[in-house]
Amino acid sequence: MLSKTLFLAFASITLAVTSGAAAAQVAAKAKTAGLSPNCAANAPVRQFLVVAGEWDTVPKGRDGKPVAYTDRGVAREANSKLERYSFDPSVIIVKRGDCVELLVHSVKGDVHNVVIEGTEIGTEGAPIIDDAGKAIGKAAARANPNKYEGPDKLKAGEFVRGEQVKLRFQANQPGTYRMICEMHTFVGPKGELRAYDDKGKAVKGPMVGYVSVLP
Ligand SMILES: [Cu+2]
Repeated sequence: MLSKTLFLAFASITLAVTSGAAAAQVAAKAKTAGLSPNCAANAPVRQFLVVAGEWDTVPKGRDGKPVAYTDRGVAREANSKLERYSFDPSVIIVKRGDCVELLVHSVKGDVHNVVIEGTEIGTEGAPIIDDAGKAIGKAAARANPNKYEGPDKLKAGEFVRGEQVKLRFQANQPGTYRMICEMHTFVGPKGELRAYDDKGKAVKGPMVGYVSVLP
């Protein structure tokens, strides 16, 4: 299944360039070396177990009956399911020079990906690992143009419910970096986070965590 996905990915690079509005918003920005994919051999390794999760509810009024509501800028009718996605923990605190490993385990939501804004770190092509830490596959490459229709049609670093993906990087520069799931977040032109895309379609987020690198 994964090999088929990768084949499709490499065969369809041209199409991919024009797909994924939310993804493009994050990917188009210049990359910095603030976080590097290569850890120095003597860098201390800090590992974090992160859950990618979802919350949902049906908002009710004080009389206990379902009500219409506004979902972060999107009007919703009564009985509409309100969804929120999150990373837990949502704030990762490390020191400059640390080699950071994030094991992101998806337990709810069909697909997620992760990009760390402004850096080249993300789940695209990152290893899917089992509980013993053994690599059992790879998250999809960005070149795959297929919209999600099932686990064999993934794009842009996506991984599916039940999978655990491993991000590894060295924290080179102090600062706070946003860790974004592009499926559930739209980043506006000024970097603002939205729960709807530029066509007003709800993306049910934002789904964002923060990596804070101390000096
Ligand atoms: Cu997500």
